[in-house]
Amino acid sequence: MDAGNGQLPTTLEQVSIHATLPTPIAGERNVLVTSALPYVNNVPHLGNLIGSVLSADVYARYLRQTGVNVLFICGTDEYGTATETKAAEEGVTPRQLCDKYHRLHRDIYRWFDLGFDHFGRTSTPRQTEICQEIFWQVYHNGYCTEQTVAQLYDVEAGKFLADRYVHGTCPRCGYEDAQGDQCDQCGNLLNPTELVRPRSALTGSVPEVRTSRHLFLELPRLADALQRWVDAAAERGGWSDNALTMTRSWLRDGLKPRCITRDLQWGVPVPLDGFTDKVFYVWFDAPIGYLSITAAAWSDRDRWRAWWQHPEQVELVQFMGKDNTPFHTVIFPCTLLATQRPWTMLQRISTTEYLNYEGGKFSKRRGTGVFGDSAADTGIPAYVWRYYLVANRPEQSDSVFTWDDLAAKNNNELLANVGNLVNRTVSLVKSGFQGVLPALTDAPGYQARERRLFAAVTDELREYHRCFGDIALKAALRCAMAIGKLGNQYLQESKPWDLLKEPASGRERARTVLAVAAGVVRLLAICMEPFMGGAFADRILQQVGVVIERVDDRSEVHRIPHQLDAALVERWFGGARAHRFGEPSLLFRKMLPEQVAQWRARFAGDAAARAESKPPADVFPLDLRIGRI
Ligand code: MET
Repeated sequence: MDAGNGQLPTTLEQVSIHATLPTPIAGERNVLVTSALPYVNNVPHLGNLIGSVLSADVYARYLRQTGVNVLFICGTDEYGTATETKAAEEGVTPRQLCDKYHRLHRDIYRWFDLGFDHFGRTSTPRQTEICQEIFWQVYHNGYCTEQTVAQLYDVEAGKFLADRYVHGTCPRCGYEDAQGDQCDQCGNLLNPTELVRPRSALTGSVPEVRTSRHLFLELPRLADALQRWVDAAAERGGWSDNALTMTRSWLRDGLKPRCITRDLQWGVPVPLDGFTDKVFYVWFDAPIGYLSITAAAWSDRDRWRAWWQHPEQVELVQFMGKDNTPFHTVIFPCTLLATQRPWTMLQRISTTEYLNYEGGKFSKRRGTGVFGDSAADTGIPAYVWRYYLVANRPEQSDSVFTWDDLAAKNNNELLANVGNLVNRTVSLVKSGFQGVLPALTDAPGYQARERRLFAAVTDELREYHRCFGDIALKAALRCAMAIGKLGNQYLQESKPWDLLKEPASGRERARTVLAVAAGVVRLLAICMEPFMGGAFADRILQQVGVVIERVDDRSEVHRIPHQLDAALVERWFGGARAHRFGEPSLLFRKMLPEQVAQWRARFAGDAAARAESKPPADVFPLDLRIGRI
């Protein structure tokens, strides 16, 4: 097995979406957005996607589209016991396992059009370097202590056993295959040394109790500093109630010293004499991954510090599943406080609850639910998945994925609202004006109907920006959809299809109506872009004849305005010149009940049902553009 010391060069290219990565700019709003770093050894499912990476992407895109200087960082969390075990199961080294799964994550996220500025990984030399740098600061400031710990040791394998590698009889209920940390039958939490007739899951031999020296982070001594930091954060109001409540309950219950080392090989080596055969515990090094992944994005060795060591200039906004909260609001902040250096620390946190699957849980083992690598095979475009997941984001409580709901949202919301507005507008320009909105001889006459539309759309836009200000992503999506609805109502009332049949003055009016409708379409495309991804927005923009130069999401074309008015419509589709539109192309296809039934059977996790169900017909013969990572 590879020594696992993190010193091997990484073999995969790490890609960025921008030719030059942004650095903080004095006097501007600089926001560092992170998504929790997914464990490398799992294939992410839809719940994992909305749990952090997709939510963070939506927010980062929104910020870029409003002109904020953003750096969006993510990558795979690669160290620890789980990786070692999985590698052993697959008969490969941890390095090989990580390479394989890192690529898999990267490809899945690329398919979902996730626009990270940099998607990296934790098993790199930079991680070792920065993790050890932080450790030495903590250590020299006196926040590390040593303790002796009793652990089970597998003599045959020559290693200490992590809790879940010890199996045995449950001392509470007598179940014979209980794991060292928990009994699957009675659910009681266990200590591995409590198991009756313990055996090693690695070799089946009976483990011995041996002692080992470990390093502990002295959280109790950091409690006051943490309390002050939490109070300041609460006052600024950037934390959700549940994050604050969870953090306060940790503080109230009293912080305890936490072991930060492990007897493993696959991790960041502990550099302290007497401990050099150990690695850091994965949750000690994982949050440092945000820093080292940022560092790996530049060849310049210290550029990352401009983001991570400038709290006065940078806002840090972090997205994660709720179970990750204490690591980001208690333990990692304590590590940083212990260094006594000025770090850019968590300013706003957005956590999610769980997404369940058809009344149960996602399970790779049972094959239940849609996992990232099979979402593409359904033929359903990434932007439909994105829409569905944001619309069902488990913000206040758990939510459930169901195929019926997906079909309803696709058919009644996306197709009936967005698809209908775009398609009617572009098709009418094609049929009525051969695809070119002609130049007008007179100034366009905006009537009360247009003024009402502008006012109503502007109200929704205001609310949309307010919701994003609160990171209320679901509510912001509803505002965008409301804009689509207003556009459809406007077309319905203005009836450009009738006006086109009238003589000259009718056609002039139809031209104005279609320019206004195209204005709503263009606005809708860029307001939906954070949720649906850049590839989706481009498909719409092309249809209304906007030339896309997607150098960067910050470009003017994607900038989300604060109001829709006559001046904006004039600027976009004004009458002083002609505008050539692109070809209409369908964005959404209706999902039929028989397809829904096939998908449900295919992902039910029951082998028989899956074998019987043929893959659904090719309902989305669309050009599924690959996004960026
Ligand atoms: N790997 C962790 C998880 O997937 C998150 C780590 S964030 C530093 O829960």
